[in-house]
Amino acid sequence: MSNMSPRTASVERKTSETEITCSIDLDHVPGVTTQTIDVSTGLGFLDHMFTALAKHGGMSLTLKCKGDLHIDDHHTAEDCALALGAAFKKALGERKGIKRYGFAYAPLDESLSRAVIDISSRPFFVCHLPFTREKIGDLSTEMVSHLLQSFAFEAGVTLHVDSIRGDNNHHIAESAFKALALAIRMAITRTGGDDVPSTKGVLAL
Ligand SMILES: [Mn+2]
Repeated sequence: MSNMSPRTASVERKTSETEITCSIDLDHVPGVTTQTIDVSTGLGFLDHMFTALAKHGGMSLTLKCKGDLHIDDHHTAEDCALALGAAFKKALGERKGIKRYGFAYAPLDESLSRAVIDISSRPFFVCHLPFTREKIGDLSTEMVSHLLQSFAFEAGVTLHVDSIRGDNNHHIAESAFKALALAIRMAITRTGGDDVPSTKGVLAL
């Protein structure tokens, strides 16, 4: 039955600015399947964030990017998020037989973040991530919200990500990605049925 079919996808994305391949498996089962996470974007901190997202989201993820880092980190961060969103959407397939809504909190020491997602096909993004530094490693802090928005719009989801508190900018970002991972995990959980979780009867884009 379709509601137990593998949820995997691969996408390629090539522009004059970036060249990306992304493969995703939404259903790593601990103790049953091997979780493979191999992220190499050229931006170490971005690799760290996407790795945390996959790890705590219970996904396997291979993401490779050759981007125009001689310009800056913008195109690479944005386009990797777009590729991830496209792969996520493709792997998810028909939006039925899933919980649809997901929410989670994740702490990292003094930082606490909350993510709330609706696999809605209503792309929307709101965030509150009050960074105080310009960069974390090689990633501009302004790109964190930009890439999360890019992911949300490409995936076709409503996403709210908020820092509840936090001082260390690395912690704020990482707790946000971990909260997102846990929220996604909840939202994509299969109900065991084949129902469309909407009173409209459809959640297609
Ligand atoms: Mn942009």
